[in-house]
Amino acid sequence: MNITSAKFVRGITGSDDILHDGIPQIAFVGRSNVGKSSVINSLANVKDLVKVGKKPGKTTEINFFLINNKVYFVDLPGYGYAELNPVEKEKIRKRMLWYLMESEPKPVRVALILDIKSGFTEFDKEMAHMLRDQGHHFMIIANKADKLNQKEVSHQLTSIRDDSYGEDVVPYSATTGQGADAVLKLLLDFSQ
Ligand SMILES: Nc1nc2c(ncn2[C@@H]2O[C@H](COP(=O)(O)OP(=O)(O)OP(=O)(O)O)[C@@H](O)[C@H]2O)c(=O)[nH]1
Ligand SMILES: [Mg+2]
Repeated sequence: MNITSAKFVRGITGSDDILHDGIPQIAFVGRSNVGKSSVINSLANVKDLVKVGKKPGKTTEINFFLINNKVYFVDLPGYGYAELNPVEKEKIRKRMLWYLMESEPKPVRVALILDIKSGFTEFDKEMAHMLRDQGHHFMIIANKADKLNQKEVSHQLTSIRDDSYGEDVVPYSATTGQGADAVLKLLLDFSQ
């Protein structure tokens, strides 16, 4: 399915009517700076739909983007960046966990985004474990593939698959758009 329209609706920090408006939600999670916001921009093929950060910690709210008037892409704040102010970092982490663990209704799909070069860090392993525990239907986007050569990409994919609980892993580049078709197919082909 192609994306023909994409617009920012709003950012929330807790309970909000938008969660209950009946439009299915597809969430994007991952460590700070892995490129969650860039991946949404590239999937939607709109350059500045989502603000992208030079510094980690750019996304602090739970941002809702309406795609094809049909689903929300939900851009979550990142986790695991050690150098942010600890109070702010904890607040943002709790917000992200609240969305994934407590808010209802649950997203129909979750995309866990990794940096393909780093693979699964301890934080990412905890996240994958939690997603599985909570019964989320998730896939893994191995982003920034443009930074590696083909041999390195296949080596990294093998090691990422070892920790992925058998879920789909797609090599991706928000910079080149590589992998967009495969990701959209996996994320948007859900039945309600
Ligand atoms: N080379 C390359 N750089 C990328 C790619 N995706 C993102 N980046 C860069 O990585 C940095 C972080 O991107 P963001 O999209 O802001 O990352 P984020 O995960 O949303 O970060 P937070 O909102 O801070 O959690 C930016 O400088 C992007 O330009 C990619 O596929 N390839
Ligand atoms: Mg972001």
